[in-house]
Amino acid sequence: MSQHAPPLPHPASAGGADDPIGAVADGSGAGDGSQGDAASGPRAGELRRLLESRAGERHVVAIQDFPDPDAISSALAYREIARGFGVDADVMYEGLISHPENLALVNLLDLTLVRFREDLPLDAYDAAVFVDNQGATTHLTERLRAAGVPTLAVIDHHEQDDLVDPVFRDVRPVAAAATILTEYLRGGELLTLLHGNPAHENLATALMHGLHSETDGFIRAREPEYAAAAFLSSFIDPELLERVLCVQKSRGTMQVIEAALRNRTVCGGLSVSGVGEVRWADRDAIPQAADFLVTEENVHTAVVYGLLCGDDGREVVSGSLRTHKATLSVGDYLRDALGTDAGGRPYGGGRSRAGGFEVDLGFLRGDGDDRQAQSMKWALYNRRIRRKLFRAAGVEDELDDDTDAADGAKD
Ligand SMILES: [Mn+2]
Repeated sequence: MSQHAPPLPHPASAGGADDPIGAVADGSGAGDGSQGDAASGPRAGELRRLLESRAGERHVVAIQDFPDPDAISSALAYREIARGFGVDADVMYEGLISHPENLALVNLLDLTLVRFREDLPLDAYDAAVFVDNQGATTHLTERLRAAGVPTLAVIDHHEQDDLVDPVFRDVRPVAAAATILTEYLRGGELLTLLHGNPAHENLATALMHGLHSETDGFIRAREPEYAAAAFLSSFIDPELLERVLCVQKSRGTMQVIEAALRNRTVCGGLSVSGVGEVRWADRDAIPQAADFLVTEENVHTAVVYGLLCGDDGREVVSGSLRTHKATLSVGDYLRDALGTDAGGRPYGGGRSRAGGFEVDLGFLRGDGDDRQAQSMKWALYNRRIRRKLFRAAGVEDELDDDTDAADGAKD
C-alpha cells in the first residue's frame, strides 16, 4: 500500500511502446521528500505553488475534439482544484459529444462544458490548460495561440510531444489522465474531497467512470489506477455511476451495429465490416460496433468502418479497430494496411488493443444528392479497405468472389 516514491513508469505495464517519458521528464523537483507528498506526489506541490500565484485568473481547460470520459472527468478535476485557489476555469471542447455514455455522464452529473463557438472571446482567458491531450487532438490549440492565450499546464498520459510550451508539465505513461488527477486529490494539498459534498461526489464519480472506461473496465488498469479507484471509492455515488455505465444505445447506433453484423467477413480470426453511410451524429457507433464484433467466438480482431458525411461537406471513411490479440501492434498493422496520405501522414494509428483510421475523400466528396455516384464511391472504398486489411493480416479474403478487374493492379 505504501507509496513513498513518485509513480514511475511500470516496466511491466502493457502500454505498448516504451516511451522514454516519466514523472521526471522535465527535471522537476522530484525527490525533495517533503511531507504531504506520499500520496499526491511532488507534482501536486508544484501545481499548488503555481495556482497560489494565479488567484483571480480565468483559465480555459482544452480537451480533445471528441471528448471521452477520461478527458471530461480530468478536466472537471482541474476546474474543482482551481476553484479552491480563486481561479475560475471553463472546460472547453470543439467538436461533438456523441457517445451515449459521454452524454449520460454530462447530463447525469450536470456538468457544464463549453462547446467552442466562433463568437466566444478566447482572449478573455488568462491561461490555457491541456488535460488528457497535449494540444495535438484539439482544434482549440491554434485558436488559443492566435488569441494570444499562454499555456499554463499540460497534464496527460500520452507520449510526450512539444507542440505547446507550458509552465507546468506532468506527462506520465499511466493508463489514464484521471489517474494523475486523482493522485493530486489523494494528498489533499490541492483539494480535500469531502463526503456528502455533492460537487465532490460528482467529481469522484466522474473520475471513477474515467478510469473505468479508459482501461476497458479495469482490464488495462495497473497499480496506479487501482490505487486511484480505491481512494475514490468512498466518495462516489454508486447509483449514479451505475446509471452512467448502463446507458442504452440510440436507434442510430443499433442500426450501425446491425449493419456491422450483417456485412462482416470473418477470416483467420479477423472480422472486417463496412457499414456504409453513417450520420455524423452517430460517429461513435462505429467503435461500439467494433467492440461488439470482437466478442464473437474465434475472432481476435474486428475492424468496422463507414462513410461519414459532415454538415460542413467533409466526407471521410472512418474506422475503428478492436483486438484482444496481445501480440498485435495496432498502429503498425494499420500503417501497413492503409499506408500514408500524400503528406506522408499515416491514415491510421492506435494504442494497445484499439485503433482507428480516417481517410478523407477530398475531391470525391459531396455527391450526397447523386445516390448512384455515392453508392459507387462507397462500393469502391469498401472493397479497397477490406482487401487491404485482410492482405496486411496475411489472410486472403476467401469470401471475396467478385472479379479483380477493378483493383487487380498491385497497390
Ligand atoms: Mn485519456
